[in-house]
Amino acid sequence: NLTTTELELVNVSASWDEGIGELFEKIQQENKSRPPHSDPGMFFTNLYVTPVLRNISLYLEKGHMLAVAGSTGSGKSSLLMMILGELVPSEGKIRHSGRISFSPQTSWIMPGTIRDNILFGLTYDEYRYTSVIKACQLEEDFAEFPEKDKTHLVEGGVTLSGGQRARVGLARAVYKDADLYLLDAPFTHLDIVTEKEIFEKCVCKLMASKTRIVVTSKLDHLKRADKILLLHNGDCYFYGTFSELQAKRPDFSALLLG
Ligand code: DTP
Repeated sequence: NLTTTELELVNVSASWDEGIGELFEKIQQENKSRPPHSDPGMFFTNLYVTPVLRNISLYLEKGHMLAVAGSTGSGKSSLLMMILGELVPSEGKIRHSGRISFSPQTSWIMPGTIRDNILFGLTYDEYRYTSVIKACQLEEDFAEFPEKDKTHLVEGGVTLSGGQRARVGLARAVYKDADLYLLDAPFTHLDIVTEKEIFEKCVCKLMASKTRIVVTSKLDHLKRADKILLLHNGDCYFYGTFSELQAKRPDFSALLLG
């Protein structure tokens, strides 16, 4: 049913081929350091033609959570980039209804107050803002800053820890109103207890009615997701529910450790 589906990928493949100018420059540089009769095509084949994602299909219903798991370099971030339109598929089709909020793996901070960094140009809505900072456990942090959430960051202001930065990035993405939320490894730099609480309070409760994609390989998170996509070297190793995962791929946890 198209009206209840928020995102659909049909047999999508993609490669990160660089701009053609950049490509020639690299081949030229590579050739300079090669013996004269070696095959310059090898470089091309090895580095540029291998797809980063192969034949991926999925659909996500409105209000559902998809967990994207897989070892490092399996293509999880690339999948989000493709949904964002940053990585153009070489084959297949992507359909979604428009407004996306994206939280990158490493969140960036702009000069301004902490509050500015969460609102990010949107208007301040006290209720919304308070629920978001509570769910992202930022209240305790604000209490320790000299001017609470009006404390300046970057130029002459306080420096956030890795975990604070991650939570500000998550809060920014959640504060924004969107049809689809893409959260790339939002718990990096968080301890296990904080991760668990933020997953519960923010990703599961506050975002309960939101269509979400969360990059995470934690077993507890996979159990709570409506759908799971397990990537391996750019291929779909598994797509379905947690109980289907246990039945079809009983060895799956080995893939999550890398
Ligand atoms: P990790 O868990 O380490 O973040 P991943 O998200 O599963 O890994 P990626 O999608 O980041 O995997 O990487 C898959 C491949 O794509 C890897 O060979 C690096 C490459 N890649 C990722 N992002 C880019 C980019 N922006 N430009 C060019 N290549 C990229």
